[in-house]
Parts: sequence; C-alpha cells; structure tokens
Amino acid sequence: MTIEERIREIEDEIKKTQKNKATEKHIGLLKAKMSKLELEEESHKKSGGYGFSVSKSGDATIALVGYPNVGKSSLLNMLTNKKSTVGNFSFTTLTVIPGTLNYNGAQIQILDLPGIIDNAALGAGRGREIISTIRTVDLIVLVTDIQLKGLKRIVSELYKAGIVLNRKRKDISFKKTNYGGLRIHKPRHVDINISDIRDIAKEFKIVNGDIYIRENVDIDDLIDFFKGNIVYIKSFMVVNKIDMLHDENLLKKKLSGINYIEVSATTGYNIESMKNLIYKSLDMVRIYMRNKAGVVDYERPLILSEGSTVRDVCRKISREMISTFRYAIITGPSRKIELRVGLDYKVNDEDVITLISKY
Ligand SMILES: Nc1nc2c(ncn2[C@@H]2O[C@H](COP(=O)(O)OP(=O)(O)OP(=O)(O)O)[C@@H](O)[C@H]2O)c(=O)[nH]1
Ligand SMILES: [Mg+2]
Repeated sequence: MTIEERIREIEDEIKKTQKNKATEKHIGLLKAKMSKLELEEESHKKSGGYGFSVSKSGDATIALVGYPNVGKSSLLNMLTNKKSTVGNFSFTTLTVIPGTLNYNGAQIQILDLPGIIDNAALGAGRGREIISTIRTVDLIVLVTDIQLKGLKRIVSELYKAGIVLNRKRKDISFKKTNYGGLRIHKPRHVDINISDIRDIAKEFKIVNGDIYIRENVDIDDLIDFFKGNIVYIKSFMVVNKIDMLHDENLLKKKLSGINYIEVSATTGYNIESMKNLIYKSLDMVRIYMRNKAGVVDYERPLILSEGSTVRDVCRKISREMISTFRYAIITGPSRKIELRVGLDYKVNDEDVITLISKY
C-alpha cells in the first residue's frame, strides 16, 4: 500500500467513526497516525518551499484564499486600488497579485492568490509556493461563493500544510533525552490524561524525554505540537456572489456556527463591512504623535499590533529614540487623565503620545 492509500484508509475510518467522548481518543490516535504519514509523504516530494517573490509592504499582509473562480480577484479590485484580471473560468490568476487597502490610517497589503485546489494546473511546485506564501501572512480571508465551493477541502489542505486557523499556540515544550522513557510534567490544574499523551507521542516515535505542559490542551493541540512546523493564523470567511443567492435559509443552515460575512464583488454589497472586519481582525492600534510644538498628526498614525509598548512606538520612529528616551506623556480616549510613563508601558488604540528625550 502506498503512503497515500494508507492516509486515505485512515481518513475513511475517521469519517466512519462516530464522534463522542468514548471515541475521542481513538480518533485522536488515528489523526496522529495520519499526520505522521503526511509528514512522510511531504519529505518524499521535496521540491523547495519558497513563496512567490512578493515583497511585503505596509502594516500587515493578508491573503485571499479560496477555490478557483469564486471571485478573489474581483474582491481584490473592490478592496484596493489594484486591477487583478477577472475571468469567468478557473485559474485566471496564476501568480500572486498584491494590492493595498488603506483603512483607518493603516496600509494593509492584500494578496490575491491562484486557487489552491487542483493546483496541478499551475505546474509542479506551484501549489507549494502558494502555501509558503500563505504561511507568512497575518490574516487569511477564506473566500467562497454561495455554493460554498471547495470550502472543506481548502481548510484541510491548509491544515495538511501546517497552517492552523483560529487557534492559538499552546504552552507545551519538549526536551529530548536518549534514554529514561517519557516523563510528563504538568501543573495540577492542567487536566489531561497522561496515558493519552504517551500514546500520541508514541505515534510520533517519541519515547524518551521530558514533556512540559503548562496549560489545558486537547488531543489536537498535542498532535500539532508533535507534528511541529505549524503556523497559527487568524481567519474569517467571506461568502461572495451573494447577489445570486436564492435560498438564504439554506445558506444560513449550512454555515451555522461559522463566522462569515456575505458580500458581492459585483454590486459592492458589504464591501465596507468586509474592510472593517479585515481591520478589526488584525488587532492593530493607532498611535498619534504630538510634536514639540504640541501639534498632533491625526492623518498619519503609527500602526502597531495590540499589546505594543512605548518601546515599540520609539522603535518604529527611530533607533536612537530608545537611547535618548526620558519619558512619554500619554492621553487619549481610553485615558481619564494624562499619564507620564516609561518604555514598558502598554499603549491603547488612539493614544496620543509625546516623547520627551534626554537632550
Ligand atoms: N454575480 C457575481 N459574479 C461575480 C462576483 N464576483 C465575481 N464574479 C464573477 O465570477 C467570475 C470569477 O471571478 P474572479 O474574480 O476572476 O475569480 P477568482 O477567484 O479570482 O478566480 P481564479 O483567479 O481563477 O482563481 C468572473 O466572471 C466574475 O465576474 C459577484 O459578487 N457576483
Ligand atoms: Mg483570480
């Protein structure tokens, strides 16, 4: 049996197995087996892992990912100043087309990519190039149409390529040893069955070493950890061509529990909401600088990621800023009073900052 056939077989068994508490571990082990085989398969067909040569620009980069012909290029054209070729057939776009969305003072680079399914049509290796490019973005917008074309397959293709959507990296680490068996270290509040961990580790041929688990994890988290080389990327879904929708209830039913937005690249319906959702999903903060004369530049905010500090603000301005920094004065809509703060202070969205230097 080839590796591919074995993967298929396990896939079928997972599908056949009813999901419940009692079968949870069984399914977990099957998934682990499958991941291991997929890794083997990957290492067999090594053909480089380089992304398309597109240089990143702006404050963040997002990718439009989806089945061919669902309207990715049409959306890029609506969202940005770019003209990517639109065609009424699959594989109109054969390379990556970047455009820029200016929103709330942020410059967001949007990559229009070829459809990632059946990418044999793009020539050998192209599929991997697309995947390597997707691995580097800050947000994945999954694009589909009202028939929900290719949705499930795309998510599973991404997962096979080590891209996990909408989950966070868990606090797990591993120190390999050459003998002594497997020791599992976890605080009392972490609730997981030790034998589950052992069994999954064994599937990845890990039998010696120390595993540290510092928060609650499930079987999927463990598989991802042992699999390695995983990237965690935020994502939301866009259902395009909503102007052609006949049965609203059917769509709602099929997508219940999924976070999505309905749009039309043809009529422009909900395009503004889509821009807003992109911006919101990127978790950015806007910082306005007040200059020596006391004038605030509200036109061109500095864009930083949520959780940034005054130090990050300084870094963004210039390298010397940190060495000459004395203190910063912060005001803003989320501040009741004016604050004097140091480099480690966390900034909020729309803070107005005055930097005071030593000299
Ligand atoms: N009715 C309708 N048609 C649309 C909409 N968006 C795109 N289309 C049409 O769908 C077809 C495919 O659009 P593209 O933007 O080229 O799709 P794509 O996803 O970039 O396709 P590939 O590059 O081949 O992967 C074209 O004929 C578009 O005019 C929409 O919102 N409504
Ligand atoms: Mg296209």
